[in-house]
Amino acid sequence: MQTVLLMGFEPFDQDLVNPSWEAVRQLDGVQLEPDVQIVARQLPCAFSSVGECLIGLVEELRPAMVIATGLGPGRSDISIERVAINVNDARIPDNLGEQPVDTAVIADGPAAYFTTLPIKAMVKAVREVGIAASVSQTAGTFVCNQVFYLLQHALAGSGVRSGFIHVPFLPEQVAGTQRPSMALGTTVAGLQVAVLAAWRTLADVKEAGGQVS
Ligand code: PCA
Repeated sequence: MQTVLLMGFEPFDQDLVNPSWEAVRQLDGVQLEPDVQIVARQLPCAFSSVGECLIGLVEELRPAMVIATGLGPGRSDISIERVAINVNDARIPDNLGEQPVDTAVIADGPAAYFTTLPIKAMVKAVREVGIAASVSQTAGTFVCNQVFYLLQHALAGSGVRSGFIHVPFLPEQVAGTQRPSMALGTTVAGLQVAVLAAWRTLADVKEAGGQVS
């Protein structure tokens, strides 16, 4: 049996739930293929402890593919991240009260790592089941970007493909505001399709979809 490690975050800021964890926990144990199983785990929203947790999970589970997910406040769709940058710049404190500003994730590390997931194929597959998805060109500069960078750094050259997906708020988190959201069932279905497409697609498809600015 091979393992796909799928991670979501604990709640942060003012929120009592994090849709990334609520969604991935529903996919724990799901059989992607006869010999491939999703294992879902939660990550702490803390700059100082999340890296150790991430590496611990990779060492314990020896996954064949790793995808981390997080809430992207303001995102309106399943956002497949292209690139992690070597910058921490927190607008708000994390769950341990830390707020790094303009520091490196890894001192002297490369400026950025690209995802090793087939992002265009994943977007295409999610859209094909009628769920909104797009490639995102930035995972921000908070804990999610840090985890994404550490993940790509840890697995660089290993042959284990990895990446990051941001998901929108749940409708109940933004009721009474104009902020976009996605129903939990839709997020779960979108993530499952994205993960399956990532598993099955070794060479990404070529499809226009970038941004002018
Ligand atoms: N989203 C935050 C951190 C945890 C989460 O779910 C982010 O985008 O950095």
